[in-house]
Amino acid sequence: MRNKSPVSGAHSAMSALRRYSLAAGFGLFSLATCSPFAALAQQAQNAQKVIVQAPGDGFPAPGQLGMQTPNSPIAEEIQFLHNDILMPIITIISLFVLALLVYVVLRFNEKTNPTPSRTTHHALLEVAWTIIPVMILVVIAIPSFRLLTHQLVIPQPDVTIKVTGNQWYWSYAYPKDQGGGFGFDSFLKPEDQIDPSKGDIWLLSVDNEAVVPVGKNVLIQMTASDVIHSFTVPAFGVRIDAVPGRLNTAWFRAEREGVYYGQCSKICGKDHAFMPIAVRVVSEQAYALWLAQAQKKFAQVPNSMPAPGQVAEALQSGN
Ligand SMILES: [Cu+2]
Repeated sequence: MRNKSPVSGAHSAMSALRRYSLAAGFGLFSLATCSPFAALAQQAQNAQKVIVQAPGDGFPAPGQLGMQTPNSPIAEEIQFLHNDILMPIITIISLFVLALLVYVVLRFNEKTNPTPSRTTHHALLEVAWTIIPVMILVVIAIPSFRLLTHQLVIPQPDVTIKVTGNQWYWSYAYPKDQGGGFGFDSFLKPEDQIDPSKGDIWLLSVDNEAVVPVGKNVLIQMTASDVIHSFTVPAFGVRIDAVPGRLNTAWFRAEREGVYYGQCSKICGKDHAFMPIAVRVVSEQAYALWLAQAQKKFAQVPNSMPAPGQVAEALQSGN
């Protein structure tokens, strides 16, 4: 069982949990050195494997500024573009404009400058204030278009998941030829079923989480059954509209295990705020295990998953 800390637990709870898992680890280690207990200890250790995600990693921290910790190459690239390119540029421009304004107000008001200049043209200045912004835009365009290319040119997928937005929940379908052949609905967990000791987070936890293997390219086929929704998981750098009658695609490759949350990001009706997304990233073995269990659990639910071959063809022909 993998757990994560409650969102409201803040740092004290986090460090308590860390201390606890460290202590449990030492206890199990000393048990494991005792041969009759070795297998038992190993089992217990597997069962107790706790992945502690700091607030801001997978879900927002209270009062957080800035973006969630990235957990995909695309999310990293998005944050690089935002934090290292756009923020410095916009900060410098804002300060420069502010300085110019202050200078103009102080230097060229009626009192300090009673006879204003009658200049109407300054060729060099006009060329400069055209060329310099163009150059700034070109500097921004290079990493921006590179990021767009990485987002839109989808690499060979290892796992395909069809996601459907509904009023007001998500449906996930796993294709048969990848060990799936089932689909299920994912609803907000009611408040009275929230158990923070299991890592539940009110308004983010769901009854059925989507599960994906770590380090694999996951292709998301996105559509909607009623109105437009938007599938958004900040840590994966994924935000794609779910449009009825249209198949949109996005991809991500989660680099760390854990549970990563998102929310519908297109106003879609009265319960728009209550259709969260929860994606559990697990090891390849745990994923195979989950597939086998889910196959039984969701056996009755029909789904209309297209074969991946069809999808690849459609992607290549640009439809
Ligand atoms: Cu929605």
